[in-house]
Amino acid sequence: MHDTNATKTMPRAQCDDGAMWTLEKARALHDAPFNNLLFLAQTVHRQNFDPNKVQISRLLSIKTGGCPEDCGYCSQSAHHETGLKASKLMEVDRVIAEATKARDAGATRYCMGAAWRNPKTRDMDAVVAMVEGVKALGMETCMTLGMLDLEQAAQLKQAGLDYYNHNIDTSERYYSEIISTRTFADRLDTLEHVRQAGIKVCSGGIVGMGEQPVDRIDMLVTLANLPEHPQSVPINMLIPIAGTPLADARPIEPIEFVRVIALARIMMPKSHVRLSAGRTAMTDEMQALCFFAGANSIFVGDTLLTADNPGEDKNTLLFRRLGIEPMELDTQ
Ligand code: SAM
Ligand code: DTB
Ligand code: SF4
Repeated sequence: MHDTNATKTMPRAQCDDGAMWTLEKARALHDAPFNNLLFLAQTVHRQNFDPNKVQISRLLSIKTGGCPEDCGYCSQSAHHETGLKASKLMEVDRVIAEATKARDAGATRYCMGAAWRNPKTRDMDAVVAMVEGVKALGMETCMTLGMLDLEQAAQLKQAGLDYYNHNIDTSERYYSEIISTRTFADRLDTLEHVRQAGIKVCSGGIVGMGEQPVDRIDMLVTLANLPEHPQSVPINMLIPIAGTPLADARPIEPIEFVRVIALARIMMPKSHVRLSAGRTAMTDEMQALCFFAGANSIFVGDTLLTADNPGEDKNTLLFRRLGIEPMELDTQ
């Protein structure tokens, strides 16, 4: 007789006693038979969310290129020859105009990104005005500006910022292979400042950077063991950028990618797990598996920050084929 209750044959999601995740426990889930892993992930997903609703976010690069950091994956680092033209911080009015278009096209969250190590004091007035302006449109606001100190985080909170994106990107072990201009601990410090300021945390990472499976698992263990689970967990599949050190990184296999999504869903049951960068390189079938595994947020729009993203038509068709509907703002 087969045991049809997959949950009996594999470790359960986080114990109700709130115990910390260990690498061993997470690894056992990650390595479980694929059907068992997906069954558990979908079960956890249904306990916490409508399985046919996906949250829609939209990105805008408010300051592109020329970044002093040397992140090995990034088109915007001044350390790499990617041919990207650097630009100054965008005018506030233009940001509001772009956000209005995104709202009218159905996005409920607007995420503004800057290629900075950290915002300078002189930048804060403009950034605060952008948050206030986008918030006034009735959208959720998100920013990703690099490292923040506690005072800057408090200023953004005061302006009405809902989310701050700051990815840990990979495991602590692998971090220095990818970035040398800051440390994993720097990332955690900013996440703590954001949390203390009362802003919701958006933090995830990138897979397909030549890391081992254990690095992906360890990254999720770090996120799931933060004082609170990040409310939003973006899982990016590396978009290889010519001229960066990771231009020729070995791509992650689709099934391995889906395992990461499923594990994130199980380990952080109430978080929005975002199927983030890299969707242009995914089939509809792979994205469908990711949604089944518990992904429930995507970026829409032809461009992410600098790289391509599937356009409006492709999303509409995919959602129609899968019977997925955009998540309304008040149910998130
Ligand atoms: N400069 C800020 C920072 O590093 O936090 C904000 C912008 S940065 C571009 C935001 C995130 O985008 C990175 O942490 C990384 O996870 C993701 N990202 C950047 N380049 C990528 C690429 N080529 N493929 C996939 N994800 C990428
Ligand atoms: C996140 O985790 N992914 C987004 C957002 N947060 C800021 C950025 C993806 C960037 C992809 C590469 C590019 O557009 O340059
Ligand atoms: Fe700069 Fe962010 Fe790109 Fe790193 S990921 S180089 S910090 S823009």
